[in-house]
Amino acid sequence: MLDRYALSLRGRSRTVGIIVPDDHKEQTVSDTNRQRIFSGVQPTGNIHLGNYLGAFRNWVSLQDSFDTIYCIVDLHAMTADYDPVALEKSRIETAKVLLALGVDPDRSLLYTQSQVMEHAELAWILGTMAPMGVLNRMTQFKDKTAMGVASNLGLYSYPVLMAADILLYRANLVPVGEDQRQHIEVTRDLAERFNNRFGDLFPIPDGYIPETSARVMSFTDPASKMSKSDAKEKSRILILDDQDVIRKRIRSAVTDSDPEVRYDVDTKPGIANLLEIMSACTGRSVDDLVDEYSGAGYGAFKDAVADAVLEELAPFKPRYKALTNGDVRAVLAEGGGRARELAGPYEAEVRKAVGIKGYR
Ligand code: AQP
Repeated sequence: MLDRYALSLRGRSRTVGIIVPDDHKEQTVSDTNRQRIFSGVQPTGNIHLGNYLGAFRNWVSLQDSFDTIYCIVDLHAMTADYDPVALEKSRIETAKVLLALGVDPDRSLLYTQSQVMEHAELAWILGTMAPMGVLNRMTQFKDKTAMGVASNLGLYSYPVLMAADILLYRANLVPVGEDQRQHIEVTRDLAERFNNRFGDLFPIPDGYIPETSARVMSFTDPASKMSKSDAKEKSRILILDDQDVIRKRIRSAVTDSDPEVRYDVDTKPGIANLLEIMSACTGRSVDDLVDEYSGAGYGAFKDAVADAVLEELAPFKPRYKALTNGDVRAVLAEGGGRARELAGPYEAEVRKAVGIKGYR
């Protein structure tokens, strides 16, 4: 079952329980048994173009067709050094940006992970069946510790808590960027281990990864992904950046000395990244863009990429400005309550299955 779906991405073929969005049959709102979507975001700073194109754009577009649950995963954010006051602010800020992007509390459940302690309980239970050999292979842990993030048990077991987030609500699909692929595999593995040992409680979830811009790369180092925690501000565009900043970032994006606009991830990673971004923002294929811009020169091409990004991001700032912190707190209070109502009975089934049902 693990290789039911194949996704060809950035020229490489991958095969791990991933649904190509176009292949997935959309369901109508009237379906009584709609599939459930769960995904999360760390409140670790400002949301960037990679987060948006890799994940949040799908979060918004899937709301009509699926039962959608979106979580600000503040327990995950505690795995790196953090300031408690800043974390509190960032939870609200992240929710505000998500609402501005179009996450709609009438159609989606939006809340923070720490509002529902069943996440942590299920993580403990799944942790008791997570082999060290599997966790030792996690590239995100290796990358983060190599970047200087202090290693701790929470960071090491991050994929187990992520599996708990997803399985707690019996989610079927998980819209994420490419960097989360390995964690989705762990989630599937833990669900199968649990089901084999205690009975079929969990659906085996699939990742839902966009075909274009699933891994938006840094503007200063096109070999690394765009990231909130990159010390270089020039490496990314934030969703709420001013127009002139966005133009400047794209104009100064690292490319190469050959002036031809061509898609080649290995020899022209900076241009390939810009082509994917433009393709994602315009809906045009990379081939079509190469046909138009191959001889245009990098300056003109970068201006066209900036125009496309600005057009895509234009609606968000006014919506963001119209939201108050009070509005956001109200959404999270309601979302947290609804999430607890859902999670409680689900977790009770888990407790019963594993033999700890009576102690509450
Ligand atoms: N560069 C990216 N391209 C495409 N998708 C991306 N995502 C992150 N970076 C890219 C997707 O965004 C969603 C939310 O990510 P997150 O905030 O929970 O954590 P992350 O993956 O660790 O993102 P960052 O920006 O790199 O944060 P830091 O620096 O704090 O670690 C996820 O679905 C992710 O796949």
